Amino acid sequence: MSEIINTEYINSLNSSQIDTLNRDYDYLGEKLLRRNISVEELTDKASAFSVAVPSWGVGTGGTRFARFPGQAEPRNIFEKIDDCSIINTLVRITPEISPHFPWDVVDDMAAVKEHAATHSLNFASVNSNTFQDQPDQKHSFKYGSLTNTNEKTRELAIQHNLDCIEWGKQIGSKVITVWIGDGSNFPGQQNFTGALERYLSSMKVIYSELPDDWKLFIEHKMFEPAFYSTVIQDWGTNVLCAMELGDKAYSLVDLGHHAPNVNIEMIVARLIQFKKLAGFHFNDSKYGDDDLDSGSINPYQQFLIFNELVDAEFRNAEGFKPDYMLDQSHNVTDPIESLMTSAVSVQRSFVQALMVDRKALAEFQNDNDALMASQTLKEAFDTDITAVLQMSRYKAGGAIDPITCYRAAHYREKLAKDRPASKNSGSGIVLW
Ligand code: PSV
Ligand code: MN
Repeated sequence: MSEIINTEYINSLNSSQIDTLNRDYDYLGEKLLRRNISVEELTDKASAFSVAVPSWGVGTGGTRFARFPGQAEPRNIFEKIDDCSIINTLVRITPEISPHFPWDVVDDMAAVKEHAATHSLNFASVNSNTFQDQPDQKHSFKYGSLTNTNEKTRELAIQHNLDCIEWGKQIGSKVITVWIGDGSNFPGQQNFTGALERYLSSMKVIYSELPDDWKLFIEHKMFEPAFYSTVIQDWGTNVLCAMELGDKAYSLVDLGHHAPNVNIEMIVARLIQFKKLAGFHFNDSKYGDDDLDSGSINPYQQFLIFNELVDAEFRNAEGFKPDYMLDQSHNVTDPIESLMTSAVSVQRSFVQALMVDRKALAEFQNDNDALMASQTLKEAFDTDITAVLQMSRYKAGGAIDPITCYRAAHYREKLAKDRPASKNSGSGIVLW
């Protein structure tokens, strides 16, 4: 735990807020009881919830136009872990970090694992990167990686994924997520079928090297960096590939990677039904893959997704064990603040979904009572359960109000001297 933000410091701030929280919590408990909902049970479930933080998320992001670096940004995986530790210390629901390779590779990966362990943090999925060339790379990924027409380039991309699995083993990960930027900018540039065939044969090599207790997550994305077509463009192609590869392959849903207006919660339901839901990269968007803070634009959509997830949990849906993770780019906010707010927003959607009266909903659906079915969801969504989230954090030793607590500690200012600006941002994106 950080010297700046520790238990003593958090307790001192909590002590001035606990009386108000107790009153809010009791009042909410009383109101929920009228709906036969136990506030204590909700709090326990909120405490058991967790969502992983992406290592690249703690660095300030940027757009194609500019990046405006923040103060005291983390410069390497060790400092990223330190920032992730601040997040988890305050919100208590982010005990896992998802690293991106080769951005987070160091000679001694055991030291990375150890450093995380000193903060009581573990590693979630590892992410490969074949959407960028590395210095002195022999065969460029400019025209694709796992699907490149050049065999030597494909081999390089395959080898990088195998390296990621090796690095992942050293830090205790059990999942590799593969997202490729491969695609085309012009009609006719790429043979759709040929590219997908090459993708599958490359992925089959990676899959064959996957340890028995590992999973492979496929991440689709409709556009960017390719603007006319991408090889794994939507959940349809994604799940077809996952089915082709085998039982250890699953389809990942990044909320920003769909066509506008797509019914994402329905895609989630379908993937659950066919036991192929890997998990999520949570974020929010207005137009495309905006990577904005989770729940900041469309919290109702996030709730509806959790409605499907909680429904699957209640039904004990076979093979249902999704991984939750944030995947965002913070360009105008302090990444630590955005990640804390986002983690709590996702937790909020989960708790709201727990409050849906599923028996009543099933009856309204059966009776074709559209209005009341919709109201049943709205009733849960409209309930302010802030006190539940605050109490779950308080009971776990976290901050009742994480943002106020973080700001009052002046973390960045105190680190500024030790962390001078560096050329490469912690987000892994080089912009000059
Ligand atoms: C691609 O846009 C993506 O969502 C993938 O998950 C990448 O690995 C990540 O963003 C980081 O750039
Ligand atoms: Mn993603």
